[in-house]
Amino acid sequence: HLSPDQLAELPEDGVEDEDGGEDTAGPAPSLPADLEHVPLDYKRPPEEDVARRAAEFYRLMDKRRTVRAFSADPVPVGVVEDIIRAAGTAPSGAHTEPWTYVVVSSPELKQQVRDIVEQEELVNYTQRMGDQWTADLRPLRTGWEKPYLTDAPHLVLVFKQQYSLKEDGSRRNHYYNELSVAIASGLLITAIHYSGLVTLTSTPLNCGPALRALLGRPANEKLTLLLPVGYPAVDAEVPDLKRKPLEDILVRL
Ligand code: IYR
Repeated sequence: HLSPDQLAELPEDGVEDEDGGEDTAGPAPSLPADLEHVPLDYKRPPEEDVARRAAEFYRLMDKRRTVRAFSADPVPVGVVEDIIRAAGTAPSGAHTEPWTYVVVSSPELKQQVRDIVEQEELVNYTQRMGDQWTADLRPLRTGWEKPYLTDAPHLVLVFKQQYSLKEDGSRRNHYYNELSVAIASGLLITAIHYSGLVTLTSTPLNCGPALRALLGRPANEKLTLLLPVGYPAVDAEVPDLKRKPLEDILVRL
């Protein structure tokens, strides 16, 4: 069996767009060589505010949980748009902003996404992942069935753009696109949580090409994450996980 990282990095070419998606995302103009620099828009808060806000923010974030049981209650799409605006404030390599967010809200398309994911996840859980991986997941009670993909009012599919095309047709390098999209995904999850909604960082193994084709995304984009967004089911349960204490994650030198 391949390791999770090896599986995630398998090349996904050889799958054609069914509906003639564009060849690349873009256009993404390069930064001008004479880009102006302006004063930072920043107001320094009093020191006691800094300490209070840091402690408050930790308490808020410590309440975040990955949720797998969603309510079908609607969420205005404008809320998701603001959440994606927040994700789009992330830093990125050479300010290339190498992300595309596809929001799927129609019941028909959500069902098509679910069908693709469940078909692959059945093979993942029974064949690709192997005994150790499935044993490691058993305490979390995950499985190949994904009702949240049709229950949640919105699905956000996060694509990383590995490059873009310049006006002259040459490729623009998207430096650190993997890391940039990972950072932006952290902001996305934080924005969802801050808004009072819940999500699940699902990683649909081997579904990239089929979902890219379904959604008409171009060849320079690769699916990295699929996040259902909504309210939790009223009877939602989560595993009773504990987080590492500070002393186990911090080294003071
Ligand atoms: N992508 C699968 C399996 C899965 C893998 C890990 I590592 C998890 O932390 C949770 C699930 C799924 O979504 O079920």
